[in-house]
Amino acid sequence: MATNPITDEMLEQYHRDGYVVARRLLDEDSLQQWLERLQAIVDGEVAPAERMLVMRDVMVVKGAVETRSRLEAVAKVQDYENDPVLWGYVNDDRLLDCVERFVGHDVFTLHTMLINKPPNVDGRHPLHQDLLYFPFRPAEKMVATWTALEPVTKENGCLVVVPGSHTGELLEHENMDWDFVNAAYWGAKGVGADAPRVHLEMDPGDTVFFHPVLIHGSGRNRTQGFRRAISAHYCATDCEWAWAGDAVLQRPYRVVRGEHAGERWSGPKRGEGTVNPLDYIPITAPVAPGRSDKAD
Ligand SMILES: O=C(O)CCC(=O)C(=O)O
Repeated sequence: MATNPITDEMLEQYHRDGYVVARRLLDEDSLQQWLERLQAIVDGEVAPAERMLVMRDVMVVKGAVETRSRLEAVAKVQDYENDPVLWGYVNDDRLLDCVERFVGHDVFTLHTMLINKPPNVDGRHPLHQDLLYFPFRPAEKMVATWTALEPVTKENGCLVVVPGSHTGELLEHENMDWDFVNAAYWGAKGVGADAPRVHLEMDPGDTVFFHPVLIHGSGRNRTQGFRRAISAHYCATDCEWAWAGDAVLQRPYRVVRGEHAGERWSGPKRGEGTVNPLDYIPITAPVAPGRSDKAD
């Protein structure tokens, strides 16, 4: 039997620091395929798959920067589970074998993204915790994967993590007072400039696995090239929907391993409403159907 790329030492590091990097996990041909697909979607050669969102950078939307190509305008492509080529990433056995080490065998996709950081836009992602966006619990049953599609450096805006921060609470987040911040890029309150950060410089194919409570973000791209990455979040199928309201069908939530592989996750339980997202998301509008700010 092949040995799992996530060794016991790496698992220990994940539990201690909240993240671990598997070097050269995925090969260049696979990366190239996903890069070409991104280009084809952005160029309009391929129609975006059902439920897929192609998001432009805020500076482009506001006319604060001129772009030389369609790719320079795009900040990310989200929810790509229904794209047959990009699906190859989330369903890649090399990745899933690793994911199993963190959250077990039976998993579904919680969130999927291709993140593009073009030259000339701000593009920073403030320090935050991903659990903020996820209606499932417990946090220990979720893991993020983030794979460099090209060299990722401090200069072009690599990921920045605060080691050990995954053992803390989910913090309240706030809107940043920067001139340009992409939609829903909120920052964790009270995380100062003195937080001990580690910059994750990565080569193509390197993959970081991280905990949903880990404080992380990314810097500005100060180069004239792109900084592209492909990412997914996975969740164990026995997780519970914890937000108020039954918005289970919001995202594709595709089961990738286990008895129900290929199906849409429908969950063992839903709508208990033990977690109120308005406690930590800085918006006033209801975020889940059926939720109201005022108690009747
Ligand atoms: O890729 C990036 O620049 C940041 C990604 C990130 O932090 C996230 O999507 O949660």
